[in-house]
Amino acid sequence: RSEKNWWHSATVYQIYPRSFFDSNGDGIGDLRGITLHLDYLKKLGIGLIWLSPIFKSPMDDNGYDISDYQDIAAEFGTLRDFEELLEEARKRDIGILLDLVVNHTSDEHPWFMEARKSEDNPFRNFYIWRDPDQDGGPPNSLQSSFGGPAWSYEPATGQYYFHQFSRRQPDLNWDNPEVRCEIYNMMNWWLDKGIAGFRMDVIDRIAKEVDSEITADGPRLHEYLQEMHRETLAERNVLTVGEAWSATPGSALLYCGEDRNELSMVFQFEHVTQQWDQLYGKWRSKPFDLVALKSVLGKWQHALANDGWNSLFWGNHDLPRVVSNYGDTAGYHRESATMLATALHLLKGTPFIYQGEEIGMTNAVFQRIEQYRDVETLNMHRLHIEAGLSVEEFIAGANRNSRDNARTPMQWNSAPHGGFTTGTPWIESNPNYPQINVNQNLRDDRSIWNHYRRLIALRKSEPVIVYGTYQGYFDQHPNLYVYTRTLGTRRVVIIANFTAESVTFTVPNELRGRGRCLISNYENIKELESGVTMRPFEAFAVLQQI
Ligand code: TEU
Ligand code: CA
Repeated sequence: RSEKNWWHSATVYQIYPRSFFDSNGDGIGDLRGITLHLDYLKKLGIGLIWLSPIFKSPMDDNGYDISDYQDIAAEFGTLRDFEELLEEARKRDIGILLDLVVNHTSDEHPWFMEARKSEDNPFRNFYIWRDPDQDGGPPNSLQSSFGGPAWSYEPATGQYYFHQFSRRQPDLNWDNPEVRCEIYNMMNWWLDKGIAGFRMDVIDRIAKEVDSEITADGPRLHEYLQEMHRETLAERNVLTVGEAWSATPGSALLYCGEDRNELSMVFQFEHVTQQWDQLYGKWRSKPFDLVALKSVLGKWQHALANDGWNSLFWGNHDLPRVVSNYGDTAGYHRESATMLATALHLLKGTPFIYQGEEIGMTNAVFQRIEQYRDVETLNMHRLHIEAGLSVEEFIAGANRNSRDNARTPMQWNSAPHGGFTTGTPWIESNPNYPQINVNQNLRDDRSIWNHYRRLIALRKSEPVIVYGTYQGYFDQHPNLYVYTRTLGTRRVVIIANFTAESVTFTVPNELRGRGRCLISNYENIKELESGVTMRPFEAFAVLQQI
């Protein structure tokens, strides 16, 4: 980690600790469960782990509601367990990114417990309070991301407090310099322990101006991020990735431009939201549209081609499983999962793998609302049913896009609950664990896991994959994603069939010729002739000298 942009050739693996591995049989994944599997991750080849929140929390939002930033949730372990994990990871050259959740705290954070007591409490101004409107209702119509008003009434003082997520996640007031100072001290405390950086939760939402109804991308956002950089990150060679649903190709460079001194990169979600309904969002998503997807991916490749840096991801703990969302889990599970990995990992940027993606885990198959655990899904269920949606319709939407799809336990082997726990898991395992699990993947050289391992290794051995210039072809083709990456005299041609149909196409003159196949999910191809037939979900990359 001594070189400046050491993370350019690394691949990050996201762990959702609650669902990764339970080491003590209480049904909840924990830190020791992660430490026990570091060799597994080392074999895969990843350079960094992003740990979803591990801090003390009442778990209203599975840890995205923190009640003590400098302690570990008891169900996950202790600070000692964390230090052991950090040390064991370091021995294997794996860095740890912590999840920095500082847009809000838990309502059980001591700051909020104080703040809610009285208007003159010293912590009052750590949060955002407003008087009711004339009718006693919320001060304005801002809505929470999890449904319902973004304001909750606090009877003790007769005011409302602001929360962009659940009512148990009050928003911090970043305009208060004391708040910022506390956060920077806390960040330095973790950085001094030797973590490799932070993933920053909803970082685009910290600088809100609630009276003007501005929540994302507020006017002081970049001032705060530059201050944060000065106070914590400068002089440390760490990686930071900010979650920014509002980021556009234009605004992204403000976060991650080389001379900005803010973040290394952002997660942007345009490829995710282009699939959602204008009105109902993800609860009613549109059919898959490859042309639209390619256009978004290409746009971002160009936008950050010469400055800034892209993050590359298909999924995370908030999104459906990639193979369920864009692939074919029935007939072409292995082919589509490996095709999707190929298409993403050979783009320019830093790839993020969400736990279980490397073995092709699929969406949950819940039939009843009682099987869901996610606060967002449960809130939305209540609101949509009140608004007249049928239970069947809601469950159909949730089956596609509920956040719980990605949160079922990691499938290690064919033992009960996929070997995740010897107890009862906090959320039901996907019943397909006898077929889809780590053991079965490790045994088979052609498995999804081995394909991911090869992609991760390629990024480390081929500079053209890290730095090559991107160019897309056949933008309007409804089945194929074709692009090249070029660096000096080396060019990689990537061709991926996103459909279950066989597709024959004419290779453009300039791309024809012999080469070395870097990776393929059928058999290796040595030459791009004038016509190429792509089988269902076939994908390969050919390295050519030009
Ligand atoms: O997510 C932010 C966020 O906007 C999503 O939860 C979004 O609302 C949802 O996926 C779209 O319907 C981050 C975390 O990743 C998420 O897990 C947390 O719940 C949220 O912030 C609050 O901390
Ligand atoms: Ca446990």
